[in-house]
Amino acid sequence: MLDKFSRAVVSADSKTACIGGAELADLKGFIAEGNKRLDAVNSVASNASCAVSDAIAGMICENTGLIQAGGNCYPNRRMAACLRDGEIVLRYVTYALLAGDASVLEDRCLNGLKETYAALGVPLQSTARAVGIMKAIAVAHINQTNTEAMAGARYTKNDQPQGDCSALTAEAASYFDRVVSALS
Ligand SMILES: CCC1=C(C)/C(=C/C2=NC(=C\c3[nH]c(/C=C4\NC(=O)[C@H](C)[C@H]4CC)c(C)c3CCC(=O)O)/C(CCC(=O)O)=C2C)NC1=O
Repeated sequence: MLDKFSRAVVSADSKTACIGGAELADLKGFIAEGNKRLDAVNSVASNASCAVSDAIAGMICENTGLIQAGGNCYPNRRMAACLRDGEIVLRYVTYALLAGDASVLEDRCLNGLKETYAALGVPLQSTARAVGIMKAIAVAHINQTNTEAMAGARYTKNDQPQGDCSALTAEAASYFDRVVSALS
């Protein structure tokens, strides 16, 4: 598992090079924006259970066959496994966002997941839909576009990241996209 710093070391070492000005400038930016990153991670992590339940519920609303006999969220044992998997994915996305590197997500969560799902008959498109909803929720929390109108009674105001969060939003979105591409 790598983070922004160990990634810079591994990449310099593979070229037998010293850490240079460009890498240091990049790491400087990472440090300077560090508090914003922590706020972003917190805004996603502290809304995780709401995001997961909303995403899985949305996925099922759009495809109620999932909870009927023969559907992969039926019976409750599978529903529970699906909710748990949603939580796992979101948890690893927050780790990646904290580290500034996708390797923890790739190595510990996505590696072999497509094969596991194929073996169990877990539908990949439905999973991608749930991940897409979690992405929309995470993005809204990071760039502060979550609204009471969208969240209803579950709306909470967090310590949200201040300032321009477009880079962090795009980075978080890219981790969700990695999940979807690993499953397609
Ligand atoms: C730490 C990394 C990690 C991951 C990622 C992980 C995933 C994972 N999900 C599983 C099952 C499962 N995953 C789902 C998920 C779903 N079914 C649907 O219809 C939806 C589309 C979707 C939820 C979004 C279901 C229903 C099962 C149980 C399938 C079965 O037993 O028939 C299994 C098989 C073993 C088990 O049931 O626990 C694994 C290994 N486990 C891990 O340790």
